[in-house]
Amino acid sequence: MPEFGCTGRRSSVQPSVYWLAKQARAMFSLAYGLWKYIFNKTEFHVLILGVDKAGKTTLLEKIKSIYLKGEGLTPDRIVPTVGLNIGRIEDANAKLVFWDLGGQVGLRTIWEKYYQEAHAVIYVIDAAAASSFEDAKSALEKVLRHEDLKGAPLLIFANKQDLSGVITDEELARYLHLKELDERPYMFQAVSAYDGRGIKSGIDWVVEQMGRSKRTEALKARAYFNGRKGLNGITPPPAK
Ligand SMILES: Nc1nc2c(ncn2[C@@H]2O[C@H](COP(=O)(O)OP(=O)(O)OP(=O)(O)O)[C@@H](O)[C@H]2O)c(=O)[nH]1
Ligand SMILES: [Mg+2]
Repeated sequence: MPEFGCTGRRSSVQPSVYWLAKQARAMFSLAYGLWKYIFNKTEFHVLILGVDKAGKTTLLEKIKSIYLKGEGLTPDRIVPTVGLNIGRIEDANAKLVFWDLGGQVGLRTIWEKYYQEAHAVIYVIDAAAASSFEDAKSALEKVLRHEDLKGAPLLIFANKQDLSGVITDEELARYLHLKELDERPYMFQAVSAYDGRGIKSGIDWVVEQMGRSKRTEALKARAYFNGRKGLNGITPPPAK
């Protein structure tokens, strides 16, 4: 059989135009993929979880108003979440996509659909509502046990610090006493989704953690290989 699609009459082997075009396309997509991999700002997916009324959506809107200068709904326009709210912000080093999900009991089964693609979790707790702590703790333990979130950095926001009689982030850490936390980077942070205190330091921490986490590397490699698979027919190795 003649190689490279040549006619068979000529003495030297000639690659066909079709074969050359295919190779050029493969080379281009490989180079483009590598360029994107190295130079693009990484896009991180951050899940905002917590039981209902913890203040997740109010927090998301406050994050938007801090980072997007003025955008973001005021608390009086926020209703309980049934589906998903998405917020995008960008800082000097990263693009962040937040996924805020509803925390009512019947809606918590949806959370796990987002675990595989999440780089980190922000877990919001209403620090003024002692009656919800047990529910918040057991919901968080379930999140942390899930295999699909292995190694994801965890930021726990003790929210509503603008109210009197709230517990601090340290008291909350003692109360929750989570065994599962040993395996992952985590931080407790006192915040208020009303006045914004503590939010920026929390976001800075989570961005730094995602930037150096092994989970981020694995998600990045998976996205890169999946992109190449579409163009070149290369099968990616399973993500670790
Ligand atoms: N004082 C105070 N109230 C807050 C704060 N954050 C949220 N709230 C209030 O808490 C209530 C619940 O807020 P949401 O943001 O809707 O809570 P959520 O966690 O998104 O609730 P679901 O969507 O049902 O899961 C609302 O009345 C908010 O105005 C805060 O930092 N301080
Ligand atoms: Mg909500």
